Amino acid sequence: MDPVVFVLNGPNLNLLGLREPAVYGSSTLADVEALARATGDRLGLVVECRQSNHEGDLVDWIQEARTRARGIVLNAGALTHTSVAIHDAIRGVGVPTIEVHISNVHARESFRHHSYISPVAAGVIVGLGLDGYDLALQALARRIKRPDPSEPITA
Ligand code: CA2
Repeated sequence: MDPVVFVLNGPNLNLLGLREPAVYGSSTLADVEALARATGDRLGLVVECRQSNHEGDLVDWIQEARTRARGIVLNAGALTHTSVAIHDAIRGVGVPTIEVHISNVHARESFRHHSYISPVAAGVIVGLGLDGYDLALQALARRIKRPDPSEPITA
């Protein structure tokens, strides 16, 4: 059985493609999830995608990952900038988590510059649009096969 990776999207990401295409592009959440599953197939990962507008759902899913997943790709949306609960959940489960943002949060309002997730993330990808999800899955696949990232890449 291939390793399971969760792709979790937070508040308002269900609106992708429906509004603000200048910031977030024109692809829908369904497109993002289909791409992530296709990337997972290519990399030998089973990708499980979920989205919620509720902080507690994300905390529950991060906790679920402790026993079910080898990695998490997380776009926590605006909760990135507010949620100590998500910070604590990531820290508590110890499952490698890659933080993804579609937009370049550092080129936007100052309230988007701080992330509670970055200090407990295995890596952060911002501003690369939907490619960020793909790149995060690639990073997790490598990490699962080569758990110490300081080791040289051999393949
Ligand atoms: O750039 C990202 O991926 C964000 O995580 C998106 C969040 C935002 O609060 C973060 O600062 C950066 C917002 C997602 C809202 O998505 C929408 C999509 C279409 C229309 C309205 C909102």
